[in-house]
Amino acid sequence: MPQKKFYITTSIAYANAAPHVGHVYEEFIADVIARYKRNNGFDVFFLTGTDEHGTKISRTAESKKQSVQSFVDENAETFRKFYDSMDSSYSSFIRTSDKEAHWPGAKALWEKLSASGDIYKSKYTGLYCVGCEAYVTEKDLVDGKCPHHGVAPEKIEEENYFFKLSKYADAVKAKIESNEIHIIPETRKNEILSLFTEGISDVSFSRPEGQIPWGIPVPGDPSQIMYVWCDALANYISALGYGREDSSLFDTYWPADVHVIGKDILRFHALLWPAMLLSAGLALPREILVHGFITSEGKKMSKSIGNVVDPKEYVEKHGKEALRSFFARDISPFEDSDFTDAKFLESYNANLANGIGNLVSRVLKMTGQYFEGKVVMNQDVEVLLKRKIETVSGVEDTPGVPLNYYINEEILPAYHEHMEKYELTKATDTIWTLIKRLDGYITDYEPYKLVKIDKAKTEAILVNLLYGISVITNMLSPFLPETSEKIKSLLGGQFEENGTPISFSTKELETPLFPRK
Ligand code: ME8
Repeated sequence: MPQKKFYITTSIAYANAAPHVGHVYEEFIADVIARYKRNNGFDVFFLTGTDEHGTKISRTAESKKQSVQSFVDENAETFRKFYDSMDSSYSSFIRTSDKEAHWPGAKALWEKLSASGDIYKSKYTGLYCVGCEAYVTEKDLVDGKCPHHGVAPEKIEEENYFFKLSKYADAVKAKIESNEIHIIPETRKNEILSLFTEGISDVSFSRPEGQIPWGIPVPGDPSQIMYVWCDALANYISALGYGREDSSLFDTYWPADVHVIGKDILRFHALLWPAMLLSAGLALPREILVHGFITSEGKKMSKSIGNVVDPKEYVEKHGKEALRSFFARDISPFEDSDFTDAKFLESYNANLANGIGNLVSRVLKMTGQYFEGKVVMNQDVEVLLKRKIETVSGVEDTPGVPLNYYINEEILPAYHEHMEKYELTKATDTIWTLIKRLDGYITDYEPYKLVKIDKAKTEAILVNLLYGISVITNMLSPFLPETSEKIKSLLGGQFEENGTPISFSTKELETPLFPRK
């Protein structure tokens, strides 16, 4: 049977500074989902990249007295390197200033919209917020200023090309209502649906070359430059070879199975992008996963407040797995979440040092000490794995169910259900519930006492524990790929095809996986 494909994208970040924690979180979400899908046999294409055109970028470069190209080259490289250092498993990194990889697709898409009769020239008189790279109206403003950037928008009066967005409003609305474009979470779906009640106008899709020289010239009219969002949204197909000679990736992977974006760019992805695709006769994305914002000390991050969280500092100080673990355990994939140093350290100690790190260390130590690292699954052990074991004190077992039943019937189904719904923090709750259960198992059965009385039973208990840890490494692998691999190599587990353990040949830890902080 051919492998099922899965195409996942992040938004493309403006390459006008180093990545901030919001960018890194978005990359993390997409990476976790991509890894999970690969683990489940999907042929995954995971796209990320940088958005390198627009007024904001060209002005920032100018203020730094740098050529725009060298400015975006530097920043794009910083993004790519940081994503690599976080172990992002992206398949391709698209840059919108790339004339070979991106421009042909962006131009081909424009030509399709034009051929559908959806591009027309008209006069635009209105407001433009450079920070948002968006046309805004008076009602978007607070005290005459953009509420996001605190700056008054610029007045624009010019002859531009327009896209007939209004023509597609009803069609897009129907696709969202029916979940043909599934917007997750539901609150964001409702938010975008309420937008339609205000009425949808056409959108200016280009600007005169004299006003904004840095961008993609409009096909057939180089006196106009494409609006940055028209250019940027095209990345999702240009990166697959749309509009280029070899479009085999596009044929294989489009439509996107999920676009991962932040809440501030929902309108562009749930309204403008589907309308462009409908106009071009292309398939629509299946899902849009909208994450919230990361705040710092309860406030929006801002340089002037001085509360900007620098993800690089955290990786340098605590390691990439510590940052990934914090995202996985403490940042909601759907709501706004707060990032503070105290929360980070608390999470590190609870989940990593005292959680997975301590459990693995104890179990490896006992297996090394009592069995020189070698334990096997014999028939007795198998029976024990399937039923409750007597404790040292002779009590018939604590309430509960046998471990492998618990794992297969309770933990794993809950984990997969949450993963399929992108409920990442809930999915990791099931992992740490299992970690606690294994800690409790040690407390209940006291293998450190039992070993003096009944070695066979002690072996059974350790096989159970090692088996539990091996399940944890599988569940953890999308979130903490390096830790998962490290633990797997220490367990030296051999398994039957159905996952039943045959034996373990463990190594002891030389240093703690996660020293307490
Ligand atoms: O919007 N917390 O780029 P961008 C979480 N180039 N996510 C955040 C965040 C925060 N504090 N701040 C920003 C753009 N983000 C366009 C996208 S796609 C065709 C073009 C998220 O660099 C934001 O919501 O401003 C977005 O998803 C991503 O970072 C890039 O933001």
